[in-house]
This record gives sequence, structure tokens and C-alpha cells, in this order.
Amino acid sequence: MRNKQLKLILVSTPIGYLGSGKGGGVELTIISLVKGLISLGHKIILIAPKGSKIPFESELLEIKLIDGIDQPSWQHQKRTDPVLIPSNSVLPKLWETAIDLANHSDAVINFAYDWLPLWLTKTHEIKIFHLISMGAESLIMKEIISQISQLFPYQLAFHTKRQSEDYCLKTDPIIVGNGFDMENYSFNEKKNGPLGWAGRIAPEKGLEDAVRVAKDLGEKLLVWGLIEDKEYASKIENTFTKESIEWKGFLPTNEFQDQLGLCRALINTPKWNEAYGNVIVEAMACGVPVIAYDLGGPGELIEDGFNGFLVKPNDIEGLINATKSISEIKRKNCRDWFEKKATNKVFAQRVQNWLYKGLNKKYL
Ligand code: HBI
Repeated sequence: MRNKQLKLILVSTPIGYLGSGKGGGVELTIISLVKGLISLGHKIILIAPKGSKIPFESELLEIKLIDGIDQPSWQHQKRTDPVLIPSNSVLPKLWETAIDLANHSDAVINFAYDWLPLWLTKTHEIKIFHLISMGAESLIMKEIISQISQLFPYQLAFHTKRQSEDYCLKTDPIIVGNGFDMENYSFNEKKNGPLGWAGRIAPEKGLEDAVRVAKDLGEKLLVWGLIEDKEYASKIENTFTKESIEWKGFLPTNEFQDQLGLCRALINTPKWNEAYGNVIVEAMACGVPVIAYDLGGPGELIEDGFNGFLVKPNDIEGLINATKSISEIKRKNCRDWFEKKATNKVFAQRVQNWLYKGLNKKYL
């Protein structure tokens, strides 16, 4: 099976079209992985909500756009909520298309953090592989993921070990990390720039802690990301003076990385079990060291003292002290770490190995 060309169907997240920013990190993951798998010679059909845009073309890539109503995000629901399927829902339509096409493909890869595609794994001889994009944000999701782990353990993969520890898995978790296109990020040597923060503006991302650091240092924090929770954003604005925060908005990667590369550090303040932390890797790709709470994916990606500093969760004093010592980190270490571990090429190779192994498995 080594380097055999795979015919793959990739099914996107149903909470917004690719490019809307509503899918959070999983949008960048999908676009990066499509490019990486194509560079390995695999054939891709990407099924995604209408409006989705992919910033490149290839004769190995076909895109099918499906119209329908977004799935409510698990971030806006309670852990104990049931699965909701709105009328004219895009989720079942994405999967009807996938099932129609599946018997001409080797495997389907699911990126949705949703119950339906996981449940379908039990009912279809087509092999559906799931890249789980979050920690256990919903009980019914935790339940179905544990069930699939019992039945098809080789068809589940996670971004980080810490993320996988949220789930009761039958076997050791398959960890594939994440990865982004090296061509999209340029290394910036500049050492004494501003402080930055990036991510979906929502409570679980803990922006207020990073603004506190900037304020205490008498600086302005540059903030990139989609303002998903307007109330939360204005609460932060009212708590701090206007001088402490500059909203830069949700920018396309090329503009984002241009501005991010000028920062002397990125501060990352997760309040939840962040599955991976794409912005951490994007910063490192630009040579920007990261100061993060030792929680979830960021706690696994940052090598304390090498490509950034780790701080006890919610320890704002710790963030401030780390910020004062950030010039000790060689910016080149960050770029080297990215090139070795988190380009979309190495990510695609890890996913390819996952698929080859899973396709070879015959379940008793
Ligand atoms: N919620 N229902 C649902 N489905 C998803 O795919 C989903 C989500 N919430 C957030 C999310 N995906 C992404 O932001 C993850 O990358 C975190």
C-alpha cells in the first residue's frame, strides 16, 4: 500500500462555509490538508457548504458545494444538549452526497464535530475516518466517539494527546497533529515588536487575560480573529481602556501572517482543553515565540524555553514575567520547530500513514 494513490472524499464542517471563519481552526486544517494530500499524489473530492472557497486549484481536486442551514455550533450549546438538526440542514445533505460517492473511493475523512457522521461509521461498509477537532465539548459526542473507538479504533485520530485524553478510548489514541503550508508564512527576525493575540473572540479563548498583560505593561495588544461573541468582546472593551487593545479583525492568511510576524510574542490564554492551537503554529512559522497557559494542545506544542514559555493556567503574573523574558527565545527555533513538525507536508504524511494503517485493518 506504500504510496498507493488514494481516492479520498473529505467532508467539511457544517457550521459555516470554508472561508467564513465560523469553522474556527478546522477550516485552516482542511485547506492545508487538501494541499498536502494532493502533493502526495492523492485524488480528493471535497464536499463542503455552499460558499466554501479553496485558495488553489488542482486536477486532483474536485469540490462539491452543498446548500443548507448551518449546524448549531457545540460551543453555543450546553454539554448535555441533544443533537439538533435544523430544517433544511446542510449536515445530512453533506453526508448523502458523501455516501453517494463513497463506493468509488478508498476512504472518507470527516472533519465535522457532529454526531451524524460518527454514527454513520457503524452503518456503512465505506471506511469513514474522523479527525476529531475538539475536546469533549458535548456528552453525546463523547459517547459516540467512545462507541466508535470500541468498534473502529483505527478510524479515529486526534490533533494532540491531551485533547484525546478527554475521551474514553479502547486503544492508544492516533495523534496526527496539524500542519500549515510553509509557503504562506515568512520568517521575521524582528525582535522588539508589539504583543499579539489571535483566535475566535469567545469566552473559551480567554482574551481578557492577555489584555490584562498588555495593560500592566503599558502596551496595546494587537488582536486578530472573528468576533464570534459580541457581548464578550464589548465586555472586554468596557473593562479595559481603548489604549490596551487594537482589533485587527479576521484576515486572510497572507495579511494575518504579515502583521503577526512583527510581534515579539503571541500570548495564548485557553480556558478550555484547546485541541491544538493553530495560531500557536502560525506564530512559530513567522518566528514569533509563544507564551501560553500549560493547557490542552498549546501545552503540548510549546517546548518551554525553546520556542516559547509555558505558564500555569490563569496565572497572569506568570504571563507578565514570561513576556519580560521573551527575548531569551531564539526566533529561529520557532521557525525550525514549525518546519520539522507542523508543515502541511508532514501533517499530510501523518494522515496518509493513518489512512494506510486503517485501510489495512480487517475488523474481526
Ligand atoms: N460544532 N456542531 C459543530 N460541528 C463542528 O464541526 C464544530 C462545532 N463547533 C466548533 C468547530 N466545529 C470548530 O471550530 C472546531 O475546529 C473547534
